[in-house]
Amino acid sequence: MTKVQEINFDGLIGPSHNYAGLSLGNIASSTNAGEASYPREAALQGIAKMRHNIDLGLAQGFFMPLDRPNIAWLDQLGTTIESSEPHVRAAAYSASSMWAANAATVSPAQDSEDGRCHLTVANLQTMPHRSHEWPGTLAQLRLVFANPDHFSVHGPIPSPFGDEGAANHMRLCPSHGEAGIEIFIYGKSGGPFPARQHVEASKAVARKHGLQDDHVIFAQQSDKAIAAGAFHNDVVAVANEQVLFAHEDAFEHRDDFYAEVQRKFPQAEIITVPADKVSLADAITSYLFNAQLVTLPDDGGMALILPTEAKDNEAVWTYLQELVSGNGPIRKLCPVDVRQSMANGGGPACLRLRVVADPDAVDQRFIATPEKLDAIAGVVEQYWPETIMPEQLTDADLLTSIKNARKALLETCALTDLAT
Ligand code: SUG
Repeated sequence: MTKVQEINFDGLIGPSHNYAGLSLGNIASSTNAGEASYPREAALQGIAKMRHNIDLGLAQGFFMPLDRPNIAWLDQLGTTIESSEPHVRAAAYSASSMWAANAATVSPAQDSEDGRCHLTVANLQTMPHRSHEWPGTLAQLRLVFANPDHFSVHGPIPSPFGDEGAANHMRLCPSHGEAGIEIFIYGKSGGPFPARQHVEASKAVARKHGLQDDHVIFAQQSDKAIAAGAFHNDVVAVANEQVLFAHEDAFEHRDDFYAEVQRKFPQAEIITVPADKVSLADAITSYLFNAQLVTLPDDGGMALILPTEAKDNEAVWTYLQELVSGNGPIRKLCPVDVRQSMANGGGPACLRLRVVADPDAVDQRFIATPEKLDAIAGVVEQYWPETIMPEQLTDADLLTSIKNARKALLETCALTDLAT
């Protein structure tokens, strides 16, 4: 019996979590710029989500936060924490690696020609604060997925082609352990906002992962969605096994795209949420599609692990209740509180990277258990700053406490190999 399953690796929310308004086109990031953040509460919310998913019977892993502020990056820019401009300093401090859906694009072994799971670290080059994540993320991926019989970890796609990882990638398959089709969503123009995923990068990732042409689709995200604040496809669409769940306005050439999906994967069940039931604006503020759409064990059907904001939005919640009361594949709604991450535009799905693999093939230090999460929560309680205002980022004591917090976490998780 195959032990291959979907493992969700969540990014642990780092001690420097703050609201600096760094992401143009991400409405929550802009709206909350300058507000006080609560790193301790943020990290505990993320841990509670992981516990919730373990309780559902799902396989769970985690990634360590990156070393922030990134002094080496400031040094490359010829500056320091004290002397840099506020937006550059904030970029060096950003805890943005928490959004693990942007860590890499992942193609399971079943889809690739060499029978290994391929991961390409995302270059995240469109946003300055995210563009310096990839070296730290790559070092971590090479540790987690070090087993060369099972995994192949690739460096970033070169500039100028923007790549934002799994947030713009979906997979349809009969079940996780079987071969499927992979869908790469790219942007062209988002009007006032940048299109962060470039088609050239998507095509390069598909080639490097050894995917067969007839199992791959490249489709354009609608300009309308990007202009409305869907800076990644996972803000307006999500897929799991045979189900594609998307907003009516998610894709630029929807009918052509759906026809290609049906041709390449005839079992596909596409659930389109009409704009007259849930407007694009409601979809984006509630993050209904930034849910983890998961398959529950023991034939439990599929569940949507949603942000509580989806429950708070009347139109969205009414639609969702109709959806689960029907005869469709999605049977359960699980709201989780990740408000601290949501205030920077990161919902439940942003916080995790899905990897279909045998959990035994992964470095076990990154696999979550309730006991490990207790130990991690203990470190967070003791070391994570309670609150940060963006103007505090010049404070030397804050810097020391953030560095010490990560050091304590790495020691607790026996991951001091990631210290630098
Ligand atoms: O890249 N927010 C992140 C949110 C990423 C969400 N990920 C997915 N959709 N998969 C971003 O825009 C805000 C940081 C700030 O403003 O301080 C930020 O980077």
